[in-house]
Amino acid sequence: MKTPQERSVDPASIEMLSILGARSLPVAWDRHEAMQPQCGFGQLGLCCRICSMGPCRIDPFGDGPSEGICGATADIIAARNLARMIAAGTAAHSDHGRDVAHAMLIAAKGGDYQIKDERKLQKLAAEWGIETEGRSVNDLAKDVAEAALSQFGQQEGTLKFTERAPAATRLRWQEADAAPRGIDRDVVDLLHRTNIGCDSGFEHIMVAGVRTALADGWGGSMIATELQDILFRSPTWLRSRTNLGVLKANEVNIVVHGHEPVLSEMLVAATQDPQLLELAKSKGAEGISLSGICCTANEILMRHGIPVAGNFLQQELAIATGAVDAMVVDIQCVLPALGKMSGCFHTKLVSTSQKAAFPGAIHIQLDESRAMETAQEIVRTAIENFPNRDASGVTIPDISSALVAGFSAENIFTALGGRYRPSYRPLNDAIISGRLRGLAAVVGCNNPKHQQDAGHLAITRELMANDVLVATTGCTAIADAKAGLMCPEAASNVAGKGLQEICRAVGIPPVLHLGSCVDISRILVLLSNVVAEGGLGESIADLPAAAAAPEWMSEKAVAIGFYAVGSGAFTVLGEPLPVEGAPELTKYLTGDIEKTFGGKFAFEGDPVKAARLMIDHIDAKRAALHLPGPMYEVPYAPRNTEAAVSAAS
Ligand code: XCC
Ligand code: SF4
Repeated sequence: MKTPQERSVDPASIEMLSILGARSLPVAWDRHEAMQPQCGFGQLGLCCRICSMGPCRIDPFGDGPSEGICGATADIIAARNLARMIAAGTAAHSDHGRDVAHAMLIAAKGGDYQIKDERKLQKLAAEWGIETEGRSVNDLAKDVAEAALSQFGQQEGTLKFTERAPAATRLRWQEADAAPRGIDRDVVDLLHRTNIGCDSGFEHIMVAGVRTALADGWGGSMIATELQDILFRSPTWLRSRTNLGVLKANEVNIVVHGHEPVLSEMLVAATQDPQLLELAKSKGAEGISLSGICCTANEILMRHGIPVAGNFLQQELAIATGAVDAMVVDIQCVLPALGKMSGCFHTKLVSTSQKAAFPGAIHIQLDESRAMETAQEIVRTAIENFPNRDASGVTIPDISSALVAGFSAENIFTALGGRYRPSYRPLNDAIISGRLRGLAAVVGCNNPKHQQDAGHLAITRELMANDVLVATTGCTAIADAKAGLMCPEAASNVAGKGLQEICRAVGIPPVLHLGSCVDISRILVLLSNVVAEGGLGESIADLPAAAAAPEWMSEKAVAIGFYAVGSGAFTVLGEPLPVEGAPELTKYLTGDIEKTFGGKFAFEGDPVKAARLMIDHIDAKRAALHLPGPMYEVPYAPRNTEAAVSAAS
């Protein structure tokens, strides 16, 4: 069995894992060990269960079958399986977007939700060609919500948000016939073509996979982000704290976990309700403390500064502190194991989405038309449960870190140059001069195959030390924040000289928290804005930029990887895609796909090597743009740039 220190680099997780080990309470890491050895066919993508002539599996060593019963080769089987992961991931992000659009419609009718960012509503309406003159906020919100909903069933044309991409990037999509048409339509298309006896060209399947993934990044996810900003207000820079130490020994602890802010936004208000605070006091609690896990935590962090209790692998650990009176879950990344863990403590697991039931949970369905009542009922349930807490069994690690979050494509560089006007000029100039070597996005999950947070931190530290500015979201963002990298003060310890200068001038930390995983759409907008500002090429693929997901596990991450590559980003995965038993497909995804979309994948489990692959790519793009090398001496010096130029062109 691995020691707690081998399982995680996060001190609070290590402390909880030691306590759990002593009590023999199993968590995801233990179940991962019990699962060894994991199925090699599955890992390599060589198992097909698509029809009932199968299951079929291809022998990677060549002694057994090299085709399925239908004649599908390893490349076809792995491509179909992967495409179905893209479809599922896109469906998840996009259905979240759909729910937000629904909440906005309810807001427009004057329910519990209200439009909080009228300016952004006006801007989006104008972008979509909706008449704004002399119209009430709710009237306009209705039209915008309906226009957003129309993107799901759209049959012809391309998704509205793709127009935000640089023209050269859009042209690539058109030429490849990969421009996303309608969100639901493209998900269905991919499910259809991956049936038995349908699309059997692995490249052809992958191009369709990119189209569906683009319908996520430039469709469902972007709708989620934009409409959440309008409905719940756009993020602003703010301070908060993260890690299990944010749980309070003397207060009612409510932990939200999952993805949609539609309920958690209401919980933020309900936990401040004077009557409920009174009720909490009457039960002997000093207050009500709200915190979060995973992306729903990131949502209420970004807009309200609500503290984050932890990332994906900490959900069971939070309950095991014995201090959580209610864990409130909705959709995605919620382990079915939580019911069992809550059963060992007094914690009430509360499911709230009509889409997701969990064993051992009580269900309090979110009714959007009376959202506040639902939120109050949940808070009351948590308060009533507080007296059941066994105070002597509470073990909250006294560990938490300060952070600055709340960055968006609109608000990062407003302060640079002393003028309060959004402009990307200072950022572009910093890149062009070599003060910043380039940009990187590091995102994604935890995965018990990898030491928790270790990949996120090592890759991010290597990039920062080499003057690469890192944008992050999701569970990576929480990992970085826990390690203290998200304080502006952190720059002087971890960043190269050029990045330090930028951080000091703008007042930002060296790694920027852009929100939840649907907010990776903010990074797409940010990169498009950088291209539009000028001087760094014509398309996203031209930028000295790269992406990584060191510890990914979800199908959603596969969709994200494909829209990143499809948008032109070099994307390094710490855990390979399940394609390595399919030689031609692997070659395509890590090579030739770049000719079509400008981006490609690399698989690299060593995070420092992964960061250096990203930096090599950034240097090659700088060379292709005839930009100078880094302004200051950097620990990982540029490789042979002449070779880099020819590699990039
Ligand atoms: Fe889930 Fe979004 Fe992954 Fe974290 S990072 S484990 S998907 S919560 Ni998106
Ligand atoms: Fe086997 Fe082909 Fe059916 Fe897959 S689709 S299970 S490879 S026969």
